[in-house]
Amino acid sequence: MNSLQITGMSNYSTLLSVFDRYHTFALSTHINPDGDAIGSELALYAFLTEIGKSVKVFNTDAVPKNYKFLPCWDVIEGVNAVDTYRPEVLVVLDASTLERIGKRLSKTLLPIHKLVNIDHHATAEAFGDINLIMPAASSTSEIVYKLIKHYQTSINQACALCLYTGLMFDTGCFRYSNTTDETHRIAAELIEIGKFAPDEIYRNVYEQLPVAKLRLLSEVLSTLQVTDNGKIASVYATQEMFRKTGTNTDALEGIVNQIQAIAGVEVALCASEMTDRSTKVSLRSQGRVDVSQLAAEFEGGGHARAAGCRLVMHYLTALTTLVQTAQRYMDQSPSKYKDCRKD
Ligand SMILES: [Mn+2]
Repeated sequence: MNSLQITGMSNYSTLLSVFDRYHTFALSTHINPDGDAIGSELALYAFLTEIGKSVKVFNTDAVPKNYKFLPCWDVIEGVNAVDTYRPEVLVVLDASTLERIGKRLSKTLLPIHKLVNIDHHATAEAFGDINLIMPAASSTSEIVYKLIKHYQTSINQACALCLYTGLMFDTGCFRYSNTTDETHRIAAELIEIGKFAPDEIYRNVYEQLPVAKLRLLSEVLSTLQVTDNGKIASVYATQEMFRKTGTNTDALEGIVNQIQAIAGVEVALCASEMTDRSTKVSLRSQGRVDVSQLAAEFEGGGHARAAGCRLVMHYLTALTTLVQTAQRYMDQSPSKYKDCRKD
């Protein structure tokens, strides 16, 4: 399989020529899809549809409720819908490995001609025939925006709304260090084209919390521990907490960011008990520690400041292990603080 790694602006045309050449497309993104995953996927759907292509979208997990305001969210189908369908081109968005779209989907959804990989994760694998991997981009939505611009077609209203949602989500509402003057310029253009109110998009995505999630938050926050030096903070969620509050791991989304907001904290961890011997951990860093490297030690991945991994351990053991590893990273790289700014 000839793999083509594309990193520069001038090479958008290579991918666009594939879009021109073929007619049937399928799109997919990672499990537990977030705003960037769904935003970039639906934006590319809007674009490809507009240029006359036949496009289907298949995701392992259903669209979360708070993204059902996005145009065409209901074109997204589940794994069962794939059946014998084979697109000429499969485009995988925002997934650092092919397996991230879900084990079953990655084995059943097969392109006839080309597998395209569009991603911005620092740990992204070049699993496609064509890989548009840009770790410097704020989001996959930003890459899709640039791709469409390069096609020299106008971005339509639906597409603008989807791209903005992805950009807003992956920059933490323009708060994270991946936010630049360019991100703001792109956002401004998308608001102008999309004719939407940014505050409404924010409310749609973030202010739809079920009360059960707040009850879980209260349980999880009661487990807060901060190391003696005040630099590593951690919390955990147990199956018992999920049962008690009628929630699941999805409800943990965003909690680790709140832990990271503690004054002086450099690494934040949120562990979630999956089974007796399996723990999922979300990691955040203020910049001194590259948590994507830390997560990679446990076969996880992500960005320098936001990553995740799964450990085959009891949640308390997993948390202790990760706190110790984070401390080791911090001891090893005290001077890297200013160099490690990339998201
Ligand atoms: Mn993303």
